[in-house]
Amino acid sequence: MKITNAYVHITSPGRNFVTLKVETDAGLYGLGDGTLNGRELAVASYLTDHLVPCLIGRDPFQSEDIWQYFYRGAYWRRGPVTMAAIGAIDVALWDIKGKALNTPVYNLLGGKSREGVMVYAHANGKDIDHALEDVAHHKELGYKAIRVQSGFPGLASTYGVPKGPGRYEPAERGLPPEYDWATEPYLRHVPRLFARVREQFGEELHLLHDCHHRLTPIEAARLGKELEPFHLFWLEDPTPAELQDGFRIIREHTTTPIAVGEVFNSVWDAHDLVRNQWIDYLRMTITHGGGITAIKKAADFAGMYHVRTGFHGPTDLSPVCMAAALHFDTAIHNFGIQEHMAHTDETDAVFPHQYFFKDGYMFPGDGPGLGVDLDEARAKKYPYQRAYLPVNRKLDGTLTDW
Ligand code: CS2
Ligand code: MG
Repeated sequence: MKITNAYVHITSPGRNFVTLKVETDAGLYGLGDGTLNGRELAVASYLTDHLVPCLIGRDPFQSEDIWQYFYRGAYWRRGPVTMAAIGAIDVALWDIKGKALNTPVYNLLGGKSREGVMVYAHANGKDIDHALEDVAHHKELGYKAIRVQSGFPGLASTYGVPKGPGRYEPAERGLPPEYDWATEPYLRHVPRLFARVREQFGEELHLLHDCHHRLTPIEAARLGKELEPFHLFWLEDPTPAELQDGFRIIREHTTTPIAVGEVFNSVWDAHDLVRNQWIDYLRMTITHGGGITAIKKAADFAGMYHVRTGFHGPTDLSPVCMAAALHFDTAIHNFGIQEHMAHTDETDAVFPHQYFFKDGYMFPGDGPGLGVDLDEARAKKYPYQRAYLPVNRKLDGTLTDW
């Protein structure tokens, strides 16, 4: 079998998605997600202008050699744009392989290690009372695990909470919006939030919280320690992870489990975090981490150190990535949990798929390949619109992490 063509489709059903379609001389095709929120065109060009010319004519079954070719052959290795492009190609090749062998991708990764994949939803609110209402709503939907974020006194808005009615979507069209941040009121607020959640919903519900890279290691250590009575499933992105050693400080002070990695694009970004057991969950996504081939290596390395997966699964990764993640989650031994921000109906219509949600778990479907498609005619109705993630500034104007 040979690859005959590969096309990049950019569509924007409510938000931008980059999809690679790889066609073969056997009439089979595969899909990969190359979406990088706020930098979509960079990945599209990296694919169209640099990688696709080198892909034509290759055997789609040679996923390992093709991955190594694009990773080592670039000379300039790693980075979010490069690895999202390589990830899109890699996932498309696994999709083709599953279709050619008439088997779901999870069977190519060791088969089912579990029937369903536990997922967590996002609950949020402008204050604690509204956040509690949203927790109740998602518990009613059947989620066993819920991430809780809320606004707090002193800030007009904060990460993870919609500014108005409607769903939370971080990227905004136009130039990057600028928001305020204040750490001290946040650190006072979060323990109060989780005290109220536990008081109202009890101990059984798995609770998660995302600090979104905003604390220093010692601030994160303080928060982790003060959250210990509420037994969180994890505290996410407590501090920027360029300094992996910063997580040693957090670990020395608290038993609250730590999750990190959604912005990682190489296992080397997590090398010290994993081998020193400074984290409990690795959140690298299949798209941004370089595809199934790369993430399998990272997950196996993490598993040696009791670190489990907890893939990033926001609306800014397409249903193609979600499908790949669910097949992967179904097969690997050290699965932890899967993030599930449900896509909009218009997005689901552009990407018809087999996966489904039921009673707190998701199931990848048992059709060949990934079980997801791209409705190209429908995709064309939603042209790309430049959008950016926000920028954060401290109250004194200092630029900080969003
Ligand atoms: C967040 C993401 O879901 C999460 O854990 O950190 O929604 C993140 O803000 C977006 O993916 C950024 O594009
Ligand atoms: Mg996050």
